[in-house]
Amino acid sequence: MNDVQDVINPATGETIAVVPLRTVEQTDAAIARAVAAQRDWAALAPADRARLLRRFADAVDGDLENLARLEVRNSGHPISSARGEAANVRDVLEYYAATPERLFGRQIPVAGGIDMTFQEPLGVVGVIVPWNFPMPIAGWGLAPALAAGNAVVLKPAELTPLTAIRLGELALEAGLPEGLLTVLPGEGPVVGERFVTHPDVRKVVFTGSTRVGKRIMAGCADQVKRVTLELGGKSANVVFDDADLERAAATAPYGVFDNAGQDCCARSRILVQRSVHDRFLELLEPAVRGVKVGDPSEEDTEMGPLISAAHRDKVASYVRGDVAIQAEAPAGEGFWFPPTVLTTTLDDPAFTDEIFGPVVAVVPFADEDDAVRIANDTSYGLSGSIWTRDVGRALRVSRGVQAGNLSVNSHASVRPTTPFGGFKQSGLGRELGPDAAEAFTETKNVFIPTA
Ligand code: TXE
Repeated sequence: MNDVQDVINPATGETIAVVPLRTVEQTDAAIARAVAAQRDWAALAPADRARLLRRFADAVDGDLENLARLEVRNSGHPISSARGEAANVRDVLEYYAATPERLFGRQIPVAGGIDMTFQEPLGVVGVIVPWNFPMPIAGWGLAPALAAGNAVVLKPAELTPLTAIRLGELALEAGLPEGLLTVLPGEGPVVGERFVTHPDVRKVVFTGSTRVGKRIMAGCADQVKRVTLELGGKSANVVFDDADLERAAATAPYGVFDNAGQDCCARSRILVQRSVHDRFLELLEPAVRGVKVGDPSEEDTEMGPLISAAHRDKVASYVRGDVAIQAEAPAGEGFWFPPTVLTTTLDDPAFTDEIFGPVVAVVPFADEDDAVRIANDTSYGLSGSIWTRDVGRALRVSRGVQAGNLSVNSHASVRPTTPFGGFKQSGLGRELGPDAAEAFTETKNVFIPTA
């Protein structure tokens, strides 16, 4: 166990901060404070909770540029993306600020009396955040959890704690009660594991690797603790021969190289109908070479570095033969890797494993059934895109692909207002959208006889 964590700028390799890591004892103390804070929070009038969440959203709004620049330095995200990520936290807080006054129960017709349901808060929720989107993923956990009347302890990833720490400060500046949201920078096996084992943490929300997600789910089973899991992906971008090929090719790099491919929704498998396969690759080449890779603080940069040297080595290990297109990346300091397109086979690890880097594998398919079969031939099921001009086909394939978030002629997967999550080993439960707040409650049924 380490006492402190050096925080590295992945674009330069420089240490930009040293952050103390929390111990199990400090985690326990934060959970105890959260238990007390939650009682008072749940007792507040719903309108007062809503107002405080709106103030928190306003505080984030007032700090957008600072948060974005912090993320550029800590995560290497291009500034234009980082601004969107900070705005996403604000938007999610605003969306769930409406929840305290709209967590409706039901009144159910029964014999002999009145039956009603209540959505009761769980208590303390532990949110474990990965390094790929430190701000939005923190927001997706904490906003609905707080809105539903819970307290939150939140552990950012070891590599990327800075924006989460700032969000914790903003919550206090906005007037959220002390102890209601505590950010605990720390190691997964120390602070994260404690969320799993501590009996006062009633739910764990985890985004990260499938390996750790399974471990967390198994650990939570011991106390039948609630979990929401958002794990990996190997999503398909399916291009049919009747698609607008120019647009499909022009947007494919965005679908996979956004955040340098360190995106659980990355469309990292491109399936192209055989009759247009070669034409698609011709169109893809200038789009891939056109991705602006470089200094993430520059306004027009589209792709920054990978998060660490170790991760770059992992990504590089997947690029063996069959490189169809490879663009440029800066040389020298920083953890750079160029946008890379492989033409490959269905059994290549580059086609089956989540690489989590700017590497995409292209394979041909014969017809609609073949496309759906290949798209589903994976243990993952998070997202996917379908390119076709045929509405019937778009719907058939959307229904056929076993994934939680599909887009037709688009790569958009995430909105504060719509449900997000995975089929199969990509996860359990849904974040965002109208129902996510209920996932932070228990339904209680109360019967009163009138006879
Ligand atoms: O993830 P980990 P890593 C995938 C992606 C990536 C790979 C490994 O393929 O290359 O996972 O990334 C905390 N108990 N995704 O190693 O270890 C950890 O501290 C409790 C996809 O960074 O799963 C961090 O806060 N918590 C993914 C968080 O879990 C533990 C995003 C994620 O770390 C823990 C990230 C434990 N025993 C990686 N061990 C996505 N779905 O977007 C670690 N942690």
